Amino acid sequence: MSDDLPGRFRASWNEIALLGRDADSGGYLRYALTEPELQLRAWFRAQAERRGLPVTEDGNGNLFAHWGDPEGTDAVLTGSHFDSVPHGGAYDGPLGIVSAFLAVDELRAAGATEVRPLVVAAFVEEEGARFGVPCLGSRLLTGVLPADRAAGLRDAAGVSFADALGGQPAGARPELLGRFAAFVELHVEQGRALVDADAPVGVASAIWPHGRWRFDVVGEGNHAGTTRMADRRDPMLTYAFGVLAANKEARLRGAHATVGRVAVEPNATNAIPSKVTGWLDARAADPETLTGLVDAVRAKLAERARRDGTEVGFTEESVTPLVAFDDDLAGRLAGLLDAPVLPTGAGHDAGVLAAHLPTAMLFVRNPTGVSHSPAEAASDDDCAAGIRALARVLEELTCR
Ligand code: HGY
Ligand code: MN
Ligand code: MN
Repeated sequence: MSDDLPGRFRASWNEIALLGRDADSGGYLRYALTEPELQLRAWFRAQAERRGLPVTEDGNGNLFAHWGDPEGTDAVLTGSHFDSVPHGGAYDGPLGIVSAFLAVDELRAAGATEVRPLVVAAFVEEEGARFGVPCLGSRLLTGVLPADRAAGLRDAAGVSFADALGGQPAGARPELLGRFAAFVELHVEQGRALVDADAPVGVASAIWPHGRWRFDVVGEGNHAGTTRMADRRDPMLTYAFGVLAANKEARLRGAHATVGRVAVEPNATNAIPSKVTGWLDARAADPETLTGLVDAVRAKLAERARRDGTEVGFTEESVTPLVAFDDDLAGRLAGLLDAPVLPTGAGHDAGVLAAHLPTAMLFVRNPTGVSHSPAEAASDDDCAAGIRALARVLEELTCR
């Protein structure tokens, strides 16, 4: 059925393109289990129904559409996530789900009948943009995150994950996980390696170890106009120094450090803050470099706090260890697709599942290389190339 696959991709893509899109920024506000994402989940169910694929849920907010017996074992899992970062791009996540449904169409059109069950997944809260822990759905499914910790996570409005989900998450589902023999996630590339390689599709070799740490700086709130500079205990100073230190320590190590989120109390123009909270996102090619980076930032913050008369709390919120994808599988797929193999600094549900079953990732070229931004892009032709590649891989994995 590959004729005009770019056109069929575009038609499917246009069905969701406006869901959660912010007209001003052109970015997406698709927070887990909020209205836009619920509409995307309804679209998922409609796509599955249109193809006669029964849909199941795992009690953690993850959806599964089954080609074959939902209780069938030795299944091949594919899919990704719908949720976005604030004003994120269109492709990060949804591309893997739209492509999975169209890859099923490609296999059926080529006459494939499912030899092994094929399952399309939509994982909840991959970005952690609402409840603060990334890959929440896949961490729950695999038992990496206990259900009670997930249940109590709260969004900015104080809504708990359990309330948003409509009940206590089920937590680990080993009997469900055990039915999957492999997982393949297709994702837009979040970088320019495929542009530089002049390749529409690539295969992932590894995910950098990475994590997020919250640092709370407490000082003394006071009047901006009447408080002498020498008398201040200003947490914004300590915070600012921490941001600069993170940038410097990352550059010194060839690592990545970002402070993209800050909360200030009372956040008034004419008041010295009483408290400033920042979130450090740190990533490095190896665990030792990551640990060294985070320890250095923590130490620099403590040193500066002593000088500013402030107090600093430093809390790990989530850490993902180095993910080395299954070498044989990655090599086999790279050979099958004649595609380059590349590491990534971006986290994915595939990074969580890789510890539990043979897992691979396919990347689709992003001409801007930009992600977590409205500037994220992919051409319809490259998306079609990704669908063909995914169909080829799924055919290879599902047909003995
Ligand atoms: O943050 C990440 O690396 C991923 O896009 N969630
Ligand atoms: Mn992302
Ligand atoms: Mn993603």
